[in-house]
Amino acid sequence: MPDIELFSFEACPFAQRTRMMMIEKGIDCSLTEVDLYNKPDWWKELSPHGKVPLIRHNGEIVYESRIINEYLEDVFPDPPLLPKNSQRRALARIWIDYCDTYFLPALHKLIGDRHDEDKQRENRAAVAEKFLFIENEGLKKLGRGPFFMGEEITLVDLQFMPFIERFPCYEELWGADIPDECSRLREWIKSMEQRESHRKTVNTLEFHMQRYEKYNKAA
Ligand SMILES: N[C@@H](CCC(=O)N[C@@H](CS)C(=O)NCC(=O)O)C(=O)O
Repeated sequence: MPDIELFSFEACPFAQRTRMMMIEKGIDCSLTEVDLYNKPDWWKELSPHGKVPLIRHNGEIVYESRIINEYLEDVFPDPPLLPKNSQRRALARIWIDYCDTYFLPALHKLIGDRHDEDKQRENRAAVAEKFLFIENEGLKKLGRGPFFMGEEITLVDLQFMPFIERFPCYEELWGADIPDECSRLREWIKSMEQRESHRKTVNTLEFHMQRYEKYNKAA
């Protein structure tokens, strides 16, 4: 039995980051699906916040997707998923942070304000502005692709991709879109869609729509 256990939930984009990481690194782990709608007692005891992903390695737990992925990078340095150069490494962390601190909250507002069309106009503009920032300040300045930081895939790609995979639901349900100017972003998405770690963890649009549509049905 592998000495790493990953606790996950099929639909969870955060857990997908770590499932992609395991594949990128070639790490052998056991995968346990947690029923988040009916959390078992053993899970409540194991997980301080009750959230996936969580890993147990040599009997110790690590949680929070970005912390888990950095932990795995430390413990399994090959193949590297952070640049060697300190400045580039800092830049990678800046973009990892950008994803969770700026990009995801903008997406979440589209869900939160779904019944308020005035706010949704602002929210759609805010999401477009985030994509343009990624295009102009990120992809165009960091390298020539095909990955976020340039020639090599890094933790930055894994941070964003699960949410980009689900973005068609935001287009379909709440009218958000990726601005036409974001050609580098579109190329990046194509590169990521071919990546084994994505192909092995991707779900269909129908699968995601079933989950996102529940928000619209809720009050
Ligand atoms: N910041 C966390 C977010 C993880 C998260 O929100 N996971 C959700 C599923 S997508 C979860 O476990 N929800 C269960 C709960 O909140 O009780 C991370 O990056 O790992």
